[in-house]
Amino acid sequence: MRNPHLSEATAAGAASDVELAWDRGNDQWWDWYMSLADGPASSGPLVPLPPHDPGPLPTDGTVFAELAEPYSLTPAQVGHFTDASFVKLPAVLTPGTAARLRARLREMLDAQVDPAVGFQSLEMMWLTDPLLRRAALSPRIGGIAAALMGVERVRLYHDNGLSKEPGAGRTPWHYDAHHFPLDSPDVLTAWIPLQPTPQVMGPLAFAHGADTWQLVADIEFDKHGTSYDRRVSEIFRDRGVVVEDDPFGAGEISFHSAHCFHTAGANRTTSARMVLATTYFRDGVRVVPAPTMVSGDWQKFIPGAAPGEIVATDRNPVIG
Ligand SMILES: O=C(O)CCC(=O)C(=O)O
Repeated sequence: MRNPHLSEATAAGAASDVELAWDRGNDQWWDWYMSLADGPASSGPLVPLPPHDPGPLPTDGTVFAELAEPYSLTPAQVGHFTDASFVKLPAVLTPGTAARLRARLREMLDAQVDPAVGFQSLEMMWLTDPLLRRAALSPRIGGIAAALMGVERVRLYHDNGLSKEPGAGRTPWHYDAHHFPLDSPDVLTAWIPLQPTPQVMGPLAFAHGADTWQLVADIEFDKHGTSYDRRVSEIFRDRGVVVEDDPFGAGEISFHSAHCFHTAGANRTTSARMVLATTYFRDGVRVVPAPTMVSGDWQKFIPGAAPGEIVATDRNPVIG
């Protein structure tokens, strides 16, 4: 059956045929992508969470200083990222800074996104909002990204504000190398929850192992339905892949490589699960030879960069 989120052009061909250009917005891309999640819609009452007190909210100046302050990684944390393909780091943000960013993202989503949408998204907020600009271009977060990948300099691919609203469903299993039109493994995403995120809210969950993606490399993508997500789950279960889906504490953030398979549960709480997902890449990376519809409207993030070219547009500043 044809996926209702696809245009006639992107729906054409075999279900696995993604060698086409995405011809809608990135918000519609997310609507499509989320529709590929398998499993029955969750039901039952949504759970109210205990109130979270982030303490007195910091001023802009305090937030800016915090986002500029280097974060010391231990060798064990770097080793975890290398071996597992992701790492979760405590106290990258203070609870107050996370709360300030959450409030700003909420304002921007409320102003620009249809409230009926369950998985709300906005990108490139750093171009217009000073607070979210400091977060996307944060030397603290970008410095962690560079250190984890073991590279000198990183550039921004995009920022991404995501709100999984109360009752919104699962995020399907995927890896970002399938999405980003960047021709290198040296690409990672900082997933920055803006509130404590217990399991019932659907924290990002990661398949352990730098090579785990190879177990599912032969599964045919299904642009119309849920078979890809289902097969990945089955193979991970059958092969005993360890999946980490622990809660995130206030200010804890994760970094996952472009080859890390990840998913997220439904948000079964009465509060929105709000996140900044910011992607960085090693300076010098090129555009893949042939971007696909799975890259969405990628020209918005690297305007003018053609296939095969080094990505260094003015929307991809060096961080730090
Ligand atoms: O927040 C989510 O549910 C998905 C985010 C994601 O896949 C990512 O940031 O790479």
